[in-house]
Amino acid sequence: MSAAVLTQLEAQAIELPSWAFGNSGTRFKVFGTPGTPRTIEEKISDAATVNEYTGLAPKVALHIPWDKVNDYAALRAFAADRGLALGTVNSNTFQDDAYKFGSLTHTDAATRQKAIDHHFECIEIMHQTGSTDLKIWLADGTNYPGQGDIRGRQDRLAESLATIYARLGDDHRLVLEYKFFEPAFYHTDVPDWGTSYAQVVALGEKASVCLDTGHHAPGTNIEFIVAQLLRLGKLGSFDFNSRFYADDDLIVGAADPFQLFRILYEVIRGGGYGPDSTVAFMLDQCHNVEDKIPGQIRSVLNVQEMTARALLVDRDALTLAQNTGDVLGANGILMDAFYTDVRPSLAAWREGRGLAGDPMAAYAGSGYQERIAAERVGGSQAGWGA
Ligand code: PSV
Ligand code: MN
Ligand code: MN
Repeated sequence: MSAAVLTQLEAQAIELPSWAFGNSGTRFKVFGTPGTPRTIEEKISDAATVNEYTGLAPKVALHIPWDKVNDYAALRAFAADRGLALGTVNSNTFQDDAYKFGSLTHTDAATRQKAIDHHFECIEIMHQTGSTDLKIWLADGTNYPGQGDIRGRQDRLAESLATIYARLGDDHRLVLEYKFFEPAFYHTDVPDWGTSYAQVVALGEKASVCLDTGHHAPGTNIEFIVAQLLRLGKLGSFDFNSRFYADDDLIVGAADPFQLFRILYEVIRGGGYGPDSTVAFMLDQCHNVEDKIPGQIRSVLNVQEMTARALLVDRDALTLAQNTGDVLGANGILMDAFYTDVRPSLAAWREGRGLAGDPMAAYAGSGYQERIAAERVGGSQAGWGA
């Protein structure tokens, strides 16, 4: 791998979701994992461990109220002591009885205000944590045709979002995540990138779209959406994960590494990667049956590996092939980069930075997993599994 590519890899910073370290599961069962954090501080310590072994994950995203504490400045200092910054603040309007029929879209003004107030609280927290991004994902939607006024809900959403947007600090951004279904099954109020885009454009400069790779119908060309949003200057952040069927939240790059490569190629092509990029690269995953820390280590390594392969694409040769109608030549150039095994070069890159060449093996041999399994008894931190 060329020195230029290795230098570009220095810019990679992946944000870990605090909830990936907590227990999670399906609607059938949440299995406990020995060593699961009991507090947000323990989640941060685990995230710091992922960063320690990979050098790729300097930020942790919070989910409110799952990660609620009394003193966010102290939490920020706790994270900083471990080499981490606190990242995106994720709001939560999907686990409260009040939101059965919607939150920011609800017909009842008092319920909408309750949801807006929750976002005001998140913004207040962001001032203390030093976070820049407020991420909004809504469970709002309906299950049956006629259940709700689709158009009216869209109008109320716009009004609620504008109220939240007006409260953002100067350095803050709002990212609006879309998801095509679940928990609502007939219609979802922010189902696709177009709806998210329409809503954030109406808000202004500080609002953009969050693209969760698991939130599309099977067969969707996600890299096309990436290219379009970057072209429009509205790709704010990623929630990376992988899926076989629906919103599986599995390890990114596990189900379809080629798709991850194609996405990252468009990110690089569109100027979304590098020191000047404002795109936040977050994971949004759950580790239901595997250990969580190695699950996160594997995830960030997968992102790095596909980034390296995407950086290897000979873009001049590709442009020439594209412009001269060389269909198979162009395809071959992309595939050559995809099929390049970058693992030995990345191991050497890590060793050059004082890290273990094989972070999975180094973590497994470190004794950390055994230690937390012995120490952390009797708790399950708030989150999906709570
Ligand atoms: C919803 O499926 C989602 O992907 C949103 O990003 C949430 O923030 C996340 O899950 C965890 O709640
Ligand atoms: Mn998500
Ligand atoms: Mn999701």
